[in-house]
Amino acid sequence: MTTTAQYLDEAERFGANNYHPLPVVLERGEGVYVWDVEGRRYLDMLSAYSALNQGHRHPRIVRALVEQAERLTLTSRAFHNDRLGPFLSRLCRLTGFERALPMNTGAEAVETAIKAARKWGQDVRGVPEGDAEIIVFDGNFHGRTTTIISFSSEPLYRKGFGPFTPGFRLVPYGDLQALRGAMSRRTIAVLVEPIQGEAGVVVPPPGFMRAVKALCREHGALLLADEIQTGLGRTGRLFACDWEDVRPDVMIVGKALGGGVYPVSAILADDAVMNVFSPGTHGSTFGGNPLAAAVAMASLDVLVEERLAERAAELGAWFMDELRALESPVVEEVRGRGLLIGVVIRSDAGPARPFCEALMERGILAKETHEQVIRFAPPLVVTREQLQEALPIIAEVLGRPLSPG
Ligand code: IF1
Repeated sequence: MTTTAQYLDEAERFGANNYHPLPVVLERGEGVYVWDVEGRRYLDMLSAYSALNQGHRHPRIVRALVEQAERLTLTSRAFHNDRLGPFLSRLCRLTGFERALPMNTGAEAVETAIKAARKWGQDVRGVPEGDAEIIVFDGNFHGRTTTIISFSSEPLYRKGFGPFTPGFRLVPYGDLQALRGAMSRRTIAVLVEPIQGEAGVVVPPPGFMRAVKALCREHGALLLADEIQTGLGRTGRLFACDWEDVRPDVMIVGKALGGGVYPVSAILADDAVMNVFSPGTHGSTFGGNPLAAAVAMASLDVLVEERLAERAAELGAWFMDELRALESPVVEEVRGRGLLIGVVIRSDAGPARPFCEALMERGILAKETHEQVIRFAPPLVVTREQLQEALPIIAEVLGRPLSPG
């Protein structure tokens, strides 16, 4: 058996069957490249779903991880540590919010935003507990906890996991009429992804975020922006909200905040919202630990000093033009913003998966999302030359249908 087969077999034998990964076993990563156990090199066009904006093992981030690991890794929040204050201050100054509440995974940050909104709804808006409603959108993806999948529109994420958490209302994404009609005195917040990643890199109509913010203001509801995937430079600005100069009441960040080496997430808000939390009302064993704080500060330094957002804006626009210029017979649409790009495969050209497998065989790792969309989201440290190298391979793979539709 080849090494790859051995690893696949072991993972299959002992792991829960909750993923369907491409049959590639990676053992090393550097920058935009990863290598498998057979020594083959791949261009990483997924970036762990935008958790690797700074690339694999960025030296400054790894150095911060190692140096902190040799000093202090975890204290719990029962005590202070010398990294948390500097991290929170750095994060707030960079993003322009008054306070941050650090967590670990994206889902935990989304749950924290939901709890903050609910408590604000009761304490500040005076909506009786149990009456409050948070509006979310069809096609949303905000994580895998039971509360979060309670408002998923994807049966696969919900089936069998009930009973579900009440207090959420779904409206079609991008549909302002429907949103306006759904808002009532019970509406305490709207939770939204500025671009829906998992739904297939779905970009809403221009002005959508501004209009959502205006409706929230009109109804005295909070705007909760989930920028766990679109944030930290991915779409060409610090946040995707910045494209429309929208400042949400709660900004939810994660993934690339950890620089691809450690899970770090947070919610950002001003006192008016963040002060709903008092000691003991919310917490986390690892949230705000010194290792996470040190890594996150290095991750933010790299983001700013290497101008990753600007790179994403410039390279993303060029790359999308190049993908469109292929005039591939199997591509229905190329969409996205910055280096968050979705290539929609025509339904008569079959699902996206075989194209991802063909790309893998030619040294490019990309992943399908839902049936028909190939996501291209390389680390933001990618160069034009590296993308230029990928184009002929993508052109060849997308040059013809791979399986009968
Ligand atoms: C999986 C999807 C992407 C996210 C947004 C919150 C979270 C995510 C906008 C939760 C996480 C990950 C989860 C991962 C695959 C990936 C994913 F396909 F699942 F939906 F990116 F599109 N908000 N997305 O994208 O963050 O708790 O995972 O840290 O579950 O397979 P998390």
